[in-house]
Amino acid sequence: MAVTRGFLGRRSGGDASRLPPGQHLTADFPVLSAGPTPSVRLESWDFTIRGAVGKPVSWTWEELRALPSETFAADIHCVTKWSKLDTTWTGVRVDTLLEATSTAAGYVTAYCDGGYTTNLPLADLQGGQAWVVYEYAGRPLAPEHGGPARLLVPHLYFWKSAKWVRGLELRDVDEPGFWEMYGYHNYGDPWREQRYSGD
Ligand SMILES: Nc1nc2c(c(=O)[nH]1)N[C@H]1C(S)=C(S)[C@@H](COP(=O)(O)O)O[C@H]1N2
Ligand SMILES: [Mo]
Repeated sequence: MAVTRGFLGRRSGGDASRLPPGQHLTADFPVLSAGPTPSVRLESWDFTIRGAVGKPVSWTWEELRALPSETFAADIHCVTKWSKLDTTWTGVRVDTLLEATSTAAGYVTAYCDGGYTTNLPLADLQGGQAWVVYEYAGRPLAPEHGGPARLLVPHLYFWKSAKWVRGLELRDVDEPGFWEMYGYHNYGDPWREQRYSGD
């Protein structure tokens, strides 16, 4: 059978219209961590929404795993210029978690084991745009990629997808996270190439 370039391109995820400016496709899955991979026992793991909320709320690992989940495909874009199309993940929508409390806050700091933080407008975690994921490609999320669980916010550069995430701190006033303090863009829209502050 003749295999056309277009066929191969689609099979390998090579769809140029899905590649933001300045990005290239990668077949492997690079690991980018600002420090060592933390290890945490699932028995002592929890996920918390705190800060400017009606009442703080937490889930144990078992409780999180019992929440309605979804498996979905997403394109991910790292500020170091690699992108991967159609990556598949399983996890809980942040919307589902936010239903457990109330807030009038506009901003969020995601915080993690190991101390990493990243800031986002709350609106970017709502409306089916963000998940706490615990499976990648049908398997438990590997520790180096953020396991047991990471935030996944695929419409923003991948540094916003906090690995080893342990919770969301809601804030009335925006505060820069780890990379945002070191000069990365505060918002990080790959389609507008918002890599560094001033872009
Ligand atoms: N906790 C934590 N989350 C993190 C990081 C980190 O260093 N620590 N790096 C960020 C950056 S810069 C990127 S590009 C992605 C990399 O995810 P990966 O290692 O699974 O490719 O994770 C993001 N989330
Ligand atoms: Mo990154």
